[in-house]
Amino acid sequence: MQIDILTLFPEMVSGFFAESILGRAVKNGILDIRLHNIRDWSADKHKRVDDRPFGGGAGMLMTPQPVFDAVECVRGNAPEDAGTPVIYLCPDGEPLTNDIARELATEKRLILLSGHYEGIDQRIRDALVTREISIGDYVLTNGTIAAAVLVDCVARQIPGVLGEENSLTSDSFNDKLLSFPQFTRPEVFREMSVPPVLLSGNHAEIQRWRREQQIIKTRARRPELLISKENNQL
Ligand code: 4G0
Repeated sequence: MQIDILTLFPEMVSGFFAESILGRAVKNGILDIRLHNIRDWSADKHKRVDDRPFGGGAGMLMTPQPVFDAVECVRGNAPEDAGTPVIYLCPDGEPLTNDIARELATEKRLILLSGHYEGIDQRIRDALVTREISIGDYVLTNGTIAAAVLVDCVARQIPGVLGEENSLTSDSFNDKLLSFPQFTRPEVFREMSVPPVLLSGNHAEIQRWRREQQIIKTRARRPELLISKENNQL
């Protein structure tokens, strides 16, 4: 998958994409992540990319010209480029879930747009952006980290990105429940022991214990997940 990220701060995340599982996917060629600095497209003599909001108010808005030129240049003119999703990361977007990530993971290509300050001119959103996504109910100084979070979340849903050491099957949210507690060696560490059931070798009993732990934790931390349709009033 090719992912183009339009940002004012590409260096915030260039290292992130070179490390760990994402870095391996980039090296393998499964992922082709391209960082673009929106400022490179500013036609302003001082390379400005933002301006004050009409109607007054605090803060600055990203102005249309550099963003339109950047998106149009990066997207290209090939017929298949016309349908490429242009995703704007913003606090008022659709909340990101693993289901959305799985859907986006089927695309050949994504264009991610990161805003800063108080956001961007509405005409960019109306004419250029095809989907608005939020990574959670909090505000960041700019959307670049949010774009990196989205890339990470989408990438791990692409076949071949996760190796043997990680898997999609056991993570939280796959069955709409929080994850169960896990332990590795040693059996006793600083007088804290591993639950005996996990050492029993009884796989049916271990499965039952893990499920029970998931339900206990989900009820305590995220009770709304238990009454969702998917879990049928578990
Ligand atoms: C647009 C995304 C972008 C508007 C971006 C801020 C959080 C998220 C930005 C604003 C971001 C998220 C109105 C403050 C840049 N912060 N939750 N910051 N406003 O996905």
